[in-house]
Amino acid sequence: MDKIKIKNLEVFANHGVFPEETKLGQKFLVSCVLYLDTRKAGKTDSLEASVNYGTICQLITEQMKKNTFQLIEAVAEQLAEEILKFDEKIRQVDVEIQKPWAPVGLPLDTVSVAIRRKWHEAYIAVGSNMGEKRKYIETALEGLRQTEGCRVEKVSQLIVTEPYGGVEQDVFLNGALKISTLLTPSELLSRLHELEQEAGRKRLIHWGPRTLDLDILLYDDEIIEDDTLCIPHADMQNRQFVLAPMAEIAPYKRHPLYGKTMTEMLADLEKANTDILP
Ligand code: PH2
Ligand code: MG
Ligand code: MG
Repeated sequence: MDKIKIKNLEVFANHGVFPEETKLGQKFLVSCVLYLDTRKAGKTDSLEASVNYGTICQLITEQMKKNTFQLIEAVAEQLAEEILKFDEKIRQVDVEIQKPWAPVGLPLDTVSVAIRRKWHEAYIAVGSNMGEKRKYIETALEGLRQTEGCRVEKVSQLIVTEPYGGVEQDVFLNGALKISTLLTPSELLSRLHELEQEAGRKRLIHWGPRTLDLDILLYDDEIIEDDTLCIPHADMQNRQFVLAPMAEIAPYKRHPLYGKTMTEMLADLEKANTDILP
């Protein structure tokens, strides 16, 4: 991706752990790299096709003067988030904060933190088989849209599906979403759990009836397996109610482990299901 770089923007602000620092203030130097596609701006010579670096410098200055953080880590985190939210064209940003006058009582040139943050692409499965199923799902969608650092990019049709997994229960309404997010996988999972709670979800029977189920299917092309997270979703390859909505909104998206597109995985599953019919 192309880059726009800002080097050593000087901002006088009041961040620091010591009371003297927050009271007197000191000099900070901010550098950042914006990652975006500048091809169109390059060919059309038009500012609307790009991001005005002057405006970004203003945004940085305003944000740094408006807040007081203890840590330059927090300064960098907040700046990265504001820059990424400022314009959809910015897909990734590197932020470095230098604090050359850091009062450590020893001679040093400067101290700094540098971070990289980006918009991640995630796919989420939605399901409900209790009460006002469609309403639970629509409320969750609205909740995601209102979540800081989440953009809902695509929503599949909602389809009625037979319960899968052997528990006798009502039919489901299922679908899939594509979102852009600044949240990490575990932060996203926590947010999805909150939305399930807001829908009055009770975890009584494993794979049992639920007002709302929100599962992370894919997160970029990451492979994560720990006590709380399993990405890609461990059973998506066996679930028509996941693959059919995914084939609708992301037909060419490849599964990071199987290497097959959602369309291919759906076709494989349908073939396997017809093969076992008598
Ligand atoms: N979810 C389950 C278990 N079984 N069956 C259908 N049709 N749809 C679901 O969303 C579903 C299920 C556990 O998450
Ligand atoms: Mg589930
Ligand atoms: Mg779940």
